Amino acid sequence: MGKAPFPEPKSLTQRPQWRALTEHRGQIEHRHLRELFAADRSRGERLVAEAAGLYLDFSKNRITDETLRLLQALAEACAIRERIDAMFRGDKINATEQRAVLHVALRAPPGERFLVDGRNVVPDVHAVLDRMAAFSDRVRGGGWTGHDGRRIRNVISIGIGGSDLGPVMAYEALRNYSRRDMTFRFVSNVDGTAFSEAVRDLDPGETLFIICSKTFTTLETLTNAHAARAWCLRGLGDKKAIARHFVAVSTNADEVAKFGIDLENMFGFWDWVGGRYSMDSAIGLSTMLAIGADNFRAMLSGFHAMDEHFRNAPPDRNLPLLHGLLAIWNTNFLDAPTVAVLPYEQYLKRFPAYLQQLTMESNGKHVTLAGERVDYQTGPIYWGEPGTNGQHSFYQLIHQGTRLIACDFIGFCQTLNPLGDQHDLLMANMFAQSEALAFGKTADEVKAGGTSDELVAHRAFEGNRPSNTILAEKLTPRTLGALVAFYEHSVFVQGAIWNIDSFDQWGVELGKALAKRTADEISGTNEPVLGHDSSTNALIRRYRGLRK
Ligand code: G6Q
Repeated sequence: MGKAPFPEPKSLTQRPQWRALTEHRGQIEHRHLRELFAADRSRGERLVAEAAGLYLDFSKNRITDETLRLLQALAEACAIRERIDAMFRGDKINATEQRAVLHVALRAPPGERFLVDGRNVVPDVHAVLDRMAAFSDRVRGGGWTGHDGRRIRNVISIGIGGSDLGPVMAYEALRNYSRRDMTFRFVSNVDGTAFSEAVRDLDPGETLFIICSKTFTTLETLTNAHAARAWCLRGLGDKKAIARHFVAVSTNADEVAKFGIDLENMFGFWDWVGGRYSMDSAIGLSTMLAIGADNFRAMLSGFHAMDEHFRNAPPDRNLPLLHGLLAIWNTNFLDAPTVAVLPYEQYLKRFPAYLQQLTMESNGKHVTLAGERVDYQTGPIYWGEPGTNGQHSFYQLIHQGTRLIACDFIGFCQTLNPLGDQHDLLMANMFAQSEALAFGKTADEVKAGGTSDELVAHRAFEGNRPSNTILAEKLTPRTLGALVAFYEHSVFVQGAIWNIDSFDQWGVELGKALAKRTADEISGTNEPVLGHDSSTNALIRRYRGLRK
């Protein structure tokens, strides 16, 4: 491994800027959002920022102007500007894998330049995009047919992790813009149920499989891809059918060819695109097939608008920078262990799951870039569900539990499905929830409502629960692009402050290696000699005994 790209102090927590924040926490800890809002009537209009169609209201965080100043000072001390420049310059900031991190190049307009080892990759990006568009136009227009000449009506994307969560999320998010006469499904789990249920009611003659795998060696994806090939051959009875019913998205042409997919039908990407940062690369081919090339490009323009904002906006107006710094504040200084992602938009139902990978795989790290154990918390736990459903389940704990949970509310001013006054009701709920979390309900207020004395404590809400609200006009491909890029860069900021490698995933690699060995032990005909711990050995033996 090369040396860490940035000099690091002994520890982040030894920095004067960190210490200043620790001291400052003492002043904030006992202040209530009620008081902060009362002291500044314009707080809700002042502590906001706007870019690329997103309006970020961060006024309901437990912060003052001084908190923001101190956080910005920390960012500066952690060389945030230099780190942003290093990413956009194509430096190998993924230090443990010695790779550039250039997902921003995936959405760069044709005239721009992004260099990887001295080569401008933007023309390569557009060459793939053009091939994807041509292919997608053919499939959508009926020019690309199945083996027996019938139109493709079903698209099944097979991939896992970064090669699945983005495409599923984007398909669900942009369903309103998708071809309603085509069926789109996603298979990720190696559990045979996933594949069997996905194809149960489909005709192989009308089905196209997109095998998405950066490495093209991932156990789950390859297993499902083989199942798909067998299903297709069973239905169509001719090996030549594979060429019409299978395309691949990968960086590994050799493995794609070995699987039997014609390289003509392969769409490439590059090692400088991390899996969880790849939904806007060819990994998004299913998205393009669903919404069309123009809408896909509109999505890229939203990503790009946020990239430009992140790169150029001043720190105090910079949405991802502010959001990332607030995450540091909530995680490290207010000790909030988790972030609830609460989209008030049914189409964003898979967004929390997508964000879970983006944030937790990126910043779930315990050593610095130089490999030293951190002495502070890193990535918080992300989770969530669309509003208003969550309100009837876990919001109870956010309102009245003993832990501090930071929340991100996401909503849109216009609905894509007007139905009476339902959108107003939805949004009223979102605004009411963030208000209640921030301001709570005092015992006096509860009493004033006529509650009997013994119930006052139960019905009082402390409030002072921090939240961000992200509000946009309407869920469009462009807005979705901006929203994803916003979170990508927020994650980057957090990783930069924590001085960790946000772009590797050794924990995932471990899982891949472990399962292989165990799979061999499980499937062998002879009783294997098991060298695991006594629990794992017993579980494997029991499973072998009972499987059929
Ligand atoms: C993402 C991770 C991981 C990866 C999957 C699939 O950043 O690296 O989730 O995307 O393990 O890997 P392949 O695309 O190589 O099949």
